[in-house]
Amino acid sequence: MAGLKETKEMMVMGFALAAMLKGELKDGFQVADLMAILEKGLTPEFMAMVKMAVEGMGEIPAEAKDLDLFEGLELVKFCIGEIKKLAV
Ligand SMILES: [Ca+2]
Ligand SMILES: [Ca+2]
Repeated sequence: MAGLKETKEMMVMGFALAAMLKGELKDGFQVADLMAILEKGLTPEFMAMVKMAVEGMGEIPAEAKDLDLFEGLELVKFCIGEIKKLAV
């Protein structure tokens, strides 16, 4: 079983990025947003997350191919949770 680790790490990063963009762009785009996004993107926490997502990303197609029902449900649940957070 290939598992879900790499897929989930990539999704975690995707949602974090989306949350960051949403926070900066909800009042429209200003040049200052670019700086704020860069600043947040260059924090050790964010860089560590990016590193985790990128490492092993070659496994994602294998994980997707090997997805079983429970893993699929887990991913859906995870996405719903993240989208709810984004919608706040
Ligand atoms: Ca803005
Ligand atoms: Ca990874």
